[in-house]
Amino acid sequence: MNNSGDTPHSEETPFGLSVMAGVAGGHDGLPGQRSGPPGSPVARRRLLTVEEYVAGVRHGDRSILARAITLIESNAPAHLALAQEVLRELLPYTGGALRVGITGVPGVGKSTFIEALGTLLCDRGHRVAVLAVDPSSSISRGSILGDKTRMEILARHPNAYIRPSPTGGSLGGVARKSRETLLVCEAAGFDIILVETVGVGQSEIAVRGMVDFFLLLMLAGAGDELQGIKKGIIELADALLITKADGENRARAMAAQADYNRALRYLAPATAGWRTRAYTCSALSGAGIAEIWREIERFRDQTTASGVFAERRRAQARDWVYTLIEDHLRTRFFSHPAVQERLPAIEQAVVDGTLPVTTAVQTLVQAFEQAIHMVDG
Ligand SMILES: Nc1nc2c(ncn2[C@@H]2O[C@H](COP(=O)(O)OP(=O)(O)OP(=O)(O)O)[C@@H](O)[C@H]2O)c(=O)[nH]1
Ligand SMILES: [Mg+2]
Repeated sequence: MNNSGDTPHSEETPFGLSVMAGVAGGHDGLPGQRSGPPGSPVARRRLLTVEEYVAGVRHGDRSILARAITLIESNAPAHLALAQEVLRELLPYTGGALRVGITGVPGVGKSTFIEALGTLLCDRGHRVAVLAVDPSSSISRGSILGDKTRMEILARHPNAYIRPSPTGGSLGGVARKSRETLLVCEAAGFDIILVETVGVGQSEIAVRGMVDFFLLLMLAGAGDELQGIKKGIIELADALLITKADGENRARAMAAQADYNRALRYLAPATAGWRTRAYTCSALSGAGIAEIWREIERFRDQTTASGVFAERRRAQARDWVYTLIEDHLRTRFFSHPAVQERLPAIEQAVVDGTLPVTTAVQTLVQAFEQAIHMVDG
């Protein structure tokens, strides 16, 4: 992970997202997805029309798919309307994939597992898209560097598409982009979407909200505290998968599996009618990989028959509306100059004990509302 800076990410800067900058390299710079030879000058590109994006995505054109996702990830206000039009046109073709979230602490083996599972699925004729939700990833660092080396085989597989996490911004912004990217991948014909997220808090909840099946990867014998795993995260999971069950670690993995299976009996399941269990696997030897996929398919069949699968999708869409509204209002409030000018002093007064919190909040909200009304007329 010491090659930071070798990957051009210029299109990720706010100004680089303009029409002039082009979108080659960066996110598209994974093996097999580069638009030109390494180091070649980035071609200037115009934006495509809605019809061109839609037709390209529907025909599975890799380069247009990448450009559509870049458009969705753009923070430039000018791109938003176009991106939304493209999404709207693609919406009838979405929803067909099995969406699987994969989480676990750094180093637990998420990327290695995805490489093994994804390759197996691609070899079986599936088309697999791998997305990442990592709010901590920035322009020069982030999972792309590790994943470039750890998903080498999968990245070159003709049936696979790997897209690193959108960079920068709040978790809300990253999650929205990933969710829309997921839809675009479905419209492009990918029938399995794997969403990797690093297991450090809120991002798991965001990913749980966009997938059908949620898989928690764990290490044997590391201790739950060490793994930063709270009971709440285990309760989100449809399966616990103990990784690296090979060599000397195999016996410990089996013991951990038995321990977790005992503990899981006392927890509420994440999905109605489905019993969350612990499994083991080794991404190195391949043991347990086909087995966990069989469980995920069994989950899909069972919850489809019971109606739980479709109901979760509907609930997720409904929740997403409220999440986006809240994100939007929060951003608008905190980025408004009327708020930014007053907030530090008001906050200080509350901390000093000279201003009641309710008064502080009222003052800020009133200042915000007045400022908006002045603009709106
Ligand atoms: N022995 C063994 N080692 C493994 C296995 N899977 C992964 N590893 C090793 O564990 C280390 C971390 O694996 P990654 O797949 O990068 O883990 P990750 O969870 O994606 O890590 P982050 O992306 O940093 O959060 C690497 O050195 C892998 O080679 C396995 O099944 N067996
Ligand atoms: Mg990883």
